[in-house]
Amino acid sequence: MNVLLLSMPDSFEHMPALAIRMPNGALGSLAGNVDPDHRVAVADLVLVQGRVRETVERLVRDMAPDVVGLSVMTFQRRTAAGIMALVRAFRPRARIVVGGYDPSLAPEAYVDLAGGAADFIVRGEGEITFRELLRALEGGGDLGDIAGLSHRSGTGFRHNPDRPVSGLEDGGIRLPNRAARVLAGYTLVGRAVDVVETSRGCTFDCSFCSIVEMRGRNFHAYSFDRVLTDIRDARAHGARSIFLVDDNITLNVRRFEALCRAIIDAGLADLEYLVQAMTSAIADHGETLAPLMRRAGFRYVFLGIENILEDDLRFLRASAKNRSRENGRPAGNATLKAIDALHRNRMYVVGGLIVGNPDDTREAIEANLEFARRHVDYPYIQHPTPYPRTPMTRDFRDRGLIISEDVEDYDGTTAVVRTEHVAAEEVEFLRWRAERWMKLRHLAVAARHSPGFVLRNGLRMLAHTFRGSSLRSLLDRRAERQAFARYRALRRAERAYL
Ligand code: B12
Ligand code: SF4
Repeated sequence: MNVLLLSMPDSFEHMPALAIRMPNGALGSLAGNVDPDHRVAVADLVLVQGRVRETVERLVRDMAPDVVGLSVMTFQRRTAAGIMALVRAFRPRARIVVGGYDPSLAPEAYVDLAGGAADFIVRGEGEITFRELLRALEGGGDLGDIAGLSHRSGTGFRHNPDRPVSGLEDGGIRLPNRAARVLAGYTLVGRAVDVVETSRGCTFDCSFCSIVEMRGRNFHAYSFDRVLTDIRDARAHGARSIFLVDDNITLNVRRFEALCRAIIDAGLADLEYLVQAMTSAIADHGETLAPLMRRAGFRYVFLGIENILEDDLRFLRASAKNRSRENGRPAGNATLKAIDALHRNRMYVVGGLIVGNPDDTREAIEANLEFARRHVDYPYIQHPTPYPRTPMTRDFRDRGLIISEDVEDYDGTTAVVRTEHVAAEEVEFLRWRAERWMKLRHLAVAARHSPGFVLRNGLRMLAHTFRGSSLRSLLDRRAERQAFARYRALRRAERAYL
C-alpha cells in the first residue's frame, strides 16, 4: 500500500520556523516499523509553512496514498481538520488515520472533525498498532483485534482496549526510517538537525504534563547499541545537531552518564546534542554528569524549572523533581545549582518556566520573569495550558479559570487561563514584554554558534521576536499595549496555514 504520513505545520512562539524546523520523531518511527512491502512517505509540513495546501495536494496527487496518517498535538487540531478535508477532497478513497497526543487524549473531538473525515485513531504508542492496522486493511483482518485502535462504528468510534506500553529493551521497535522523508530543510539555527530517542516515559506526575495520561508512569530504555546506530543514521542523513527527545532522560542518571561515555567512545561527540533535563538530577550529579555531557557534545539543555516559588511548584506537582538532595536529605530548590553546573561546563540553559498559575499574583509572575532574566540563556516561558485529561486541566476547570476553549490557542504562549488575581491577557502581556529582550540578548550567542545563518537571517529573526513592536512602543511604555495587541493579531494570522 501507499502510505503518506504528515506532521502539522503549526509552530509556536519559541520555535519560529525561520530558525527551528525539526523532524517529527513519531513519523520516522512509524515509517520504520511498517511491513517492508509498503511504500511510505513522511512529510513534515513545518518545512513548507507557506505552501501547505500546494504541498499536500502535490503529495496526494503524486503518491496516490491508500492511507494518510496525521500526527497531531492539541493546538494543531484545526489545521489537522483542514488537511483531512483536503485529503478527502483529492483522494476520497484514502483511509485517514490520526495519532499522537491530541487524538489519543481527546478522541471524542475527532468524531465529527472535518465532517468525520478520520477513519481511525491510533491511541498511545503507534508503531505496532499502525503496522497491524495496515495488515488488517490489506488482508481484511479483524479491526476489533487491534489493541490501541479506535475504528468507526455507527456515528462514533469503537475503542478497542488500550495497548500496553512497549518494553523497548526487547528490540520489538525497529529503527526509524529517515529515507522515507520527502521534504528537506530541517534546521536548528542553520545546522541540520534530527531527533533521536533513547528512552520513553517518566515516573513523575507533573500536573501539566500529558505523558502520564498518554502512557502511565513507567520508564523504558533502548539499548545503547541501538541508540548509537540511530545517531549514526541521523548523521548519515546529514544531521549535525541531535535533539534527544526522551520524555525524561535524567530519570536514570547512571544510565545517562553511561550514554555520554558511549557517545564519546563511539566517536559521535563531534555532533552537537540538545536534551531536556530535570534540575534535581543535574544539581545532585552535576560534578560528574555535567563534564561528561559537555565532552559528549551537549550544548543546549532545556531545564524544566517550571517555577521558582514553592507554592506554584506544589500546584504543578513539580516540587520533587526540582528539589536538591544532600546526603539523602532534601536541600532546597535545585535550580540555581543545576544552572551553575551547566554554565561551568559551557552549556546553555533553555529555561522552561510556567507563569500564570491559579494563585499567581503579579509579583509572583514578575519574580519568575526576573529570575529568567538573570539566570537563563534562552527563555522558554509558557502559560499553564489545560491540555486534555491532565490533572491541571481539572483544577483550572473546577476553579472556573479557563477563559478559552478554543484549542487552537493552546500553544503554550497564549494565556488561556486567568489566575485568581491577574487577567489572562495581563499574564501574557507581562511574559511577552520581558521575553523579547531575553531573546535579543541570546542572539549574540546564536551569532557565534552559526555566524553565516545569523548574518543572513538575523534581521528576520529580530523582526519575528519583536513583531508588532515599533520604535515608539519600545521607548514609550504606554504604546506597548498597542504593540502587544498587534503582536497577538499577527500571531493569530500566522496560524492560518490553509
Ligand atoms: C520533542 C518534543 C517537542 C519538540 C518537537 C520536535 C519534533 N519536531 O517532533 C519541540 C521542542 C519543538 C516541542 C515543542 C512543543 N511541544 Co512538544 N514535546 C516533545 C516531547 C518531549 C517528545 C515528543 C516525541 O518526539 N516523542 C517521541 C515519539 C516517537 O513519540 P510520540 O510523539 O508520542 O509519538 C508516538 C505516539 O504518540 C504515536 N503517534 C504520534 N503521531 C502519530 C501519527 C499517526 C498517524 C499514528 C498512527 C501514531 C502516532 O505513535 C508514536 C510512536 O509510538 C513531548 C513529550 C514530553 N515529555 O514533553 C512533548 C509534547 C509532545 N509537546 C507538547 C507541546 C504542547 C509542545 C508545544 C506546543 C509547547 C511546549 N510545551 O513546548 C511546542 C509546539 C511544537 C511546535 N510544533 O512548534 C505536549 C503536547 C500536549 C498535547 N496535548 O498536545 C507534549 C506531550 C509535552 C507536554 N507538555 O505534555 N516539543
Ligand atoms: S518530569 Fe517531565 S516528563 Fe516527567 S511528568 Fe514531569 S514534565 Fe512530564
